[in-house]
Amino acid sequence: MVVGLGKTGLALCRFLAARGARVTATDSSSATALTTAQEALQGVPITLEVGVAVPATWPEHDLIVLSPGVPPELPWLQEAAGRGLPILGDLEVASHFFRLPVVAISGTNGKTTTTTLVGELLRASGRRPLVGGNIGTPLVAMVAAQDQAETLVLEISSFQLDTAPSFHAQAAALLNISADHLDRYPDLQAYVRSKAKLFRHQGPADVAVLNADDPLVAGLAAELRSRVYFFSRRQPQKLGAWLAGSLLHLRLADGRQGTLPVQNLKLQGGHNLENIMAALLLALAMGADLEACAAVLTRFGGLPHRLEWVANVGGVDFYDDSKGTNVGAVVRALEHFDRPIVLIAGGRDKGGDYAPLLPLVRQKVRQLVLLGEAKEAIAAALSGQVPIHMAADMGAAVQMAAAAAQPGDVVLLSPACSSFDMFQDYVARGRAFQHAVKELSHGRANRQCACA
Ligand code: UMA
Repeated sequence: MVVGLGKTGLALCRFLAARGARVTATDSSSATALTTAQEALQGVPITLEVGVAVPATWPEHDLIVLSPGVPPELPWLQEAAGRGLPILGDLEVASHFFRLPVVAISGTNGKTTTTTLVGELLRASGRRPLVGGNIGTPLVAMVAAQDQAETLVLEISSFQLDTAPSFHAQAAALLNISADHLDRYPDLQAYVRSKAKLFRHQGPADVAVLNADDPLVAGLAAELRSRVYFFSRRQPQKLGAWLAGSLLHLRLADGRQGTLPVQNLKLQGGHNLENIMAALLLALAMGADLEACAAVLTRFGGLPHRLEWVANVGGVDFYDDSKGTNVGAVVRALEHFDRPIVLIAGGRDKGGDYAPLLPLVRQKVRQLVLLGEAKEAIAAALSGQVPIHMAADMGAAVQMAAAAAQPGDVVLLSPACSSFDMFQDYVARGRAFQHAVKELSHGRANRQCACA
């Protein structure tokens, strides 16, 4: 039984049916909401049981495979587990079919940038990487493509780790941990334990890359059996990567070492220095060439919807950080700028606490524009600091932010929330923001024309 008919569920249905499994796919959404999924499954020999919170036929199955967005804590899944039914995730299923060395990247923020960068560094070094996972390619969909590759580079979420008891990565990095997904985990400690599963089956021949500046991550080192490389923006390390002045230093256990001038790195921002150090350590551990890596870093400028510069309208720079779906990501985004910021935030609340934003809001934010389901909760947590505006949609939010900004300011979309209350995903939200900024810029150009 495949639970969830999003990207992962669709790939699981195809994968399992092609291997002779008799598959039932279930999803709590209605048949109407799942029209596209059902169309995509035409010709795939499966049975559907959709629009139900608890699928009646579950006791008839030998194995339940969950999509990452489905919590294993649901009562019917608990009951199934209690009766001895294996409940696994896509990562576990795929892992049984993976034959290549695995590089895995997890962390609350920076996963996608780091995963993409590891792929680029390995590719430039002539090592054929296959990149996927939480980044957007379901893990089982990678199995067929591995014949053309040499290394699997996987972005892995805590949800995937929770249902993958035998997952093993030859090299794995944990970038950082801050409060996120507290709608799924009882507390931060439970979330940390989930992330720690990244290293569960590593041994002395494997590599663990840890953020020395993040106590929740660094604290895990003592329990690891793998070789640990630390990275730090603050302190030199015996082995690993660190920043000293304007130089990034690297030292590996096999004696390889080197330095890279920070000014040669295209990817900007302190948090990105961490992503770069982690990516370099992983890639070098998998045999990448330092010179080839250095060349990649002079041209790799980052990914869409992650602190992406959109336009300058009337002297104001607009940045799209739609991927900033938790408070930690917004902290990083705010830290990035040394100019006044008009912040657009809000969306679907994930059970986190917005109070950690207070010091930076006080210090850097000129005005706040809030939207989505969480707007009242954010306003309550940040009230009394700066003027707050409530927007009905993204178009209105951009208009309000533009009106509040002064030349030289930044307007930043960094929501601290997921997008699912108003958009299909963070990409759609980022596109809506960019579209609204373009409209603003056209409107301004037209007005100037009319005046002229
Ligand atoms: N559903 C149920 N019952 C439930 C919950 C959900 O039936 O109790 C159904 C929904 O109605 C929906 C389907 O499950 O039809 C959605 O499944 P999903 O949420 O697992 O979504 P996928 O499309 O399969 O996407 C998943 C990841 N989503 C999540 O982890 C929430 C994607 O990560 C990932 O890119 C994709 O697999 C491919 O691997 C997204 C994400 O937000 C980007 N990840 C989180 C993050 O990065 O913080 C972890």
